[in-house]
Amino acid sequence: MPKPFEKPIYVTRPFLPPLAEFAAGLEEIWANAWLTNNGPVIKRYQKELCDYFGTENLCLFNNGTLALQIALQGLQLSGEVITTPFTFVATTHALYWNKIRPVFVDIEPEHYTLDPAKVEAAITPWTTAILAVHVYGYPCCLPALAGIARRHKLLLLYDAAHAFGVRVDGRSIGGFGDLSMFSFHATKLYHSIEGGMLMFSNPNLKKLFDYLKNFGFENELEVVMAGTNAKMNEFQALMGLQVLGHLEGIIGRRAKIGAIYRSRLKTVPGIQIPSLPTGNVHYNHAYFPVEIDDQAFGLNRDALQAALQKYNVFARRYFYPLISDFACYRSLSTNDPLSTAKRVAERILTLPIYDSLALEDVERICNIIESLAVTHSPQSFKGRKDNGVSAVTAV
Ligand code: T4K
Repeated sequence: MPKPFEKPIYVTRPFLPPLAEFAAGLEEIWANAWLTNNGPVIKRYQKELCDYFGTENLCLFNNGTLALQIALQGLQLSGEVITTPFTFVATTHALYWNKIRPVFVDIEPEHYTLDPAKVEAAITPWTTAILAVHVYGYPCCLPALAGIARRHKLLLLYDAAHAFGVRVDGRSIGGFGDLSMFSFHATKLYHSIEGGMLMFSNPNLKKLFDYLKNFGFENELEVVMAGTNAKMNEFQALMGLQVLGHLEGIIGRRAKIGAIYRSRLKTVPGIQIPSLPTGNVHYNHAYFPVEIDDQAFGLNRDALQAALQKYNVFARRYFYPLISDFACYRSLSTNDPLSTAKRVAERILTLPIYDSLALEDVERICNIIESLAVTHSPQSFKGRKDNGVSAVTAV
């Protein structure tokens, strides 16, 4: 049998720039004695992001959740917004905090994003927008959603929390729709410790979002609107700046990890791996989700997660339970049975993926999963000869 890891292997670990590099940046912050409120580091960071994305239409925040809340507030959305139940709960909370009714619509089975084929049936006279999620960094069905939004005169917003670095047809994923929110949380492949960003098509929104994140201050004597405090500080900006320089290396490393999982797990009975996005997509390998078919694998998703923990491997059930099953949202009625989302939420498991995960350790994780399949799967499966598993066919 494979041996357990000596140290825990988490679903993710943050990329950390070389300490000396960060320390040099800290010396600058010390010299400035300017820690927050639009200091020199965040100004530089904002400029670098504008260059990276090729647009001035972006705004930084202290986290992605507040960025999204402020976006909805600034756009003065109300009524109903069509969204996915298969996401992190912050997507829905941002609607709720703006007194908007979330209307859950099912996901498509290939990449788990909002299913355009089911969106139109959920549109009512109160619908004001669609809020779709590029879950795991997989691009939503962009042309189909854009068509629906245009036909019904709805705003099209994207929660792109997982999608930093994703490009479609050479354009950043943030350039699609009316507005996108990115999360720069430490658990993301690109991060600023905590942080968030809005990217939008209407240039007039920049000033509005700048007011809203800074108490509505025009100057010392004038407050022009009821804003809040959602500013990013200098330390976050420093981290964001430095991690940006390493982004493509981080994505490249994750691609290698994804390739190992793909080639090793594709033959394991009961493990279904979503296909990589097709077309001209530069994917960021933000997560590595797999679906577990309990009949074929011989263990259900929860049992596999628990078995992996015995080997010190902490895979996560992103995203289970479905948002529509949480106590605070259960009473929301929806005409959509959410059948794909329910099935996927029961079966999904996200495996460890991060740039500092050794490739040998990815192989070891695959060995463990294979050995569990050899032991439990009712299907004929021998695993690999070199995985420490006795090559006995399970029948
Ligand atoms: N929309 C979507 C679709 C999102 O996924 C998120 C956030 C948001 C909106 C909101 O954006 P933010 O307001 O967060 O910017 C994590 C993150 O806290 C959350 O940001 C993220 N999505 C969500 C998917 O995952 P948890 O509760 O699973 O994180 P936690 O603390 O269990 O961390 C996971 C693993 O990461 C740990 O087991 C170990 C490792 N880790 C974590 C941290 C924080 C580290 O190694 N070092 C660290 O510093 O929510």
